Amino acid sequence: MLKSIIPAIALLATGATAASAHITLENQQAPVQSTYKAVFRVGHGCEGKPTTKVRVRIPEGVIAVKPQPKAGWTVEKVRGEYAKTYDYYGTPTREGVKEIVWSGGSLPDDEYDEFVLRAYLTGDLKPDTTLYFPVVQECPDGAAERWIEIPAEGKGADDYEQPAPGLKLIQKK
Ligand SMILES: [Cu+2]
Repeated sequence: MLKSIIPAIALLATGATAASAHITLENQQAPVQSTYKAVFRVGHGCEGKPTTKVRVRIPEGVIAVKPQPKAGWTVEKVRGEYAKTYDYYGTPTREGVKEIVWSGGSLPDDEYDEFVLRAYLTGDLKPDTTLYFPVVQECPDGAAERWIEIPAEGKGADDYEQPAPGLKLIQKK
């Protein structure tokens, strides 16, 4: 994502790869205590190679995760225990999907696609913070792009070469 407002100096500091399209979320803001549709946008492969697997890690506090089936791809839901029990519309929820893996397809480097899931953003998440979904993009011959860098306090995605897709949390309306 090349933003015109980024000063040239910042581009120099972060390197040329930061200016190319990363894996990002289509909608980058959502209220807590609501259902969120996460659309992960994949703009390129691994340095020319096609994308054959997309792994999304679900951050703590995000529950009731359901991936959208995708033609030509197999979807795997890796379940596990949460760090605590969350309230899901009155139902105590202790475990669920913690990772989603799309595989079996092949997205050429010069084509674009989207991978979608729906989830509930619990009231335990804090408004005015950014929630990150680490994503690993795999390609043939062991090639991979790891979008797993979590920006430190006071920094943003533009400060990193491979930032995890971020979602700004806001107060429930
Ligand atoms: Cu990129």
